[in-house]
Amino acid sequence: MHLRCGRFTLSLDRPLIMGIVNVTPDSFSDGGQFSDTRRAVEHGLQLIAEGADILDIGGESTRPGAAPVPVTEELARVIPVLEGLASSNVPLSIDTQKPGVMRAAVAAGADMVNDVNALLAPGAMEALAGTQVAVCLMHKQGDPQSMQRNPSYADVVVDVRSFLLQRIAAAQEAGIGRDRIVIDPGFGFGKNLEHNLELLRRLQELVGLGFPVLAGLSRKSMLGRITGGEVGERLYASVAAAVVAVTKGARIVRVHDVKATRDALAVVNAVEGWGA
Ligand code: HH2
Repeated sequence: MHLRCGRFTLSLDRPLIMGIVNVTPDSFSDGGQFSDTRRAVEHGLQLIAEGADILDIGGESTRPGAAPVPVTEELARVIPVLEGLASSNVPLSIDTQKPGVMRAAVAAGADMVNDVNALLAPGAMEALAGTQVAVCLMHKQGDPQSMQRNPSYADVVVDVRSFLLQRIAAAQEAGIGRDRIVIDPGFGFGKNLEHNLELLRRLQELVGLGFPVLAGLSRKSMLGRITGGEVGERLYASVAAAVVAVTKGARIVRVHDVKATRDALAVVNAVEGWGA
């Protein structure tokens, strides 16, 4: 299986590691935008050195309770980081829900658009239709302010699957070829622990749709619910979750801790004969 991804065609014969580069300001830093940019670029280069196959650059947190960021602010955060990493020869993904940011990011060299809103914002599909970038369509229920209040589903896997099928159809209708589409169940986005576990347990039902599945489990609160660990104490749980995800057929894992994930997946790859 291959994924067309901007300047690249990625082989998915072995699972790929997407390293997370957050460009959200540190209120304790006095360096402002420039030092945030420099720090994010350095972090991205570090993740590449550790073995990231893709970098996912995001300027707006989607954590439960997070406030939206204005488009101009998001652009000021992510575009300089994209430009700073453009010569790194690793595919760059932009994590955004805003068509304006998508357009500017593609112009600045992004190879993939990772949208937790599955290109539902007006103009999002159109912004990407005529490009070569890959798109990640993610399921969520509700928005960050409200999504963890009382998520409910008839059957979470069936519901997520049918939503993703609709978004795949809409993307293809807009002219986004099937070799550019990635799907994601959206762990933690309007799901309680049992919903998340059910999605992971039955991930094959999504894999069976025939599109690469991306799993984002790294440091998520569901892992804290299982182990009791705070966000900074979820490394081992995150690595275990990545191993489970790829064993169930996920082809991209979105992670903070690239080196640890890389070593763990090297073991899976060796066992499964998926190559280095
Ligand atoms: N999770 C987060 C952000 N983007 N994109 C995809 N495709 N799948 C995910 O599961 C996913 C995502 C979580 O974001 P946030 O809580 O802002 O933190 P971080 O970016 O550090 O993971």
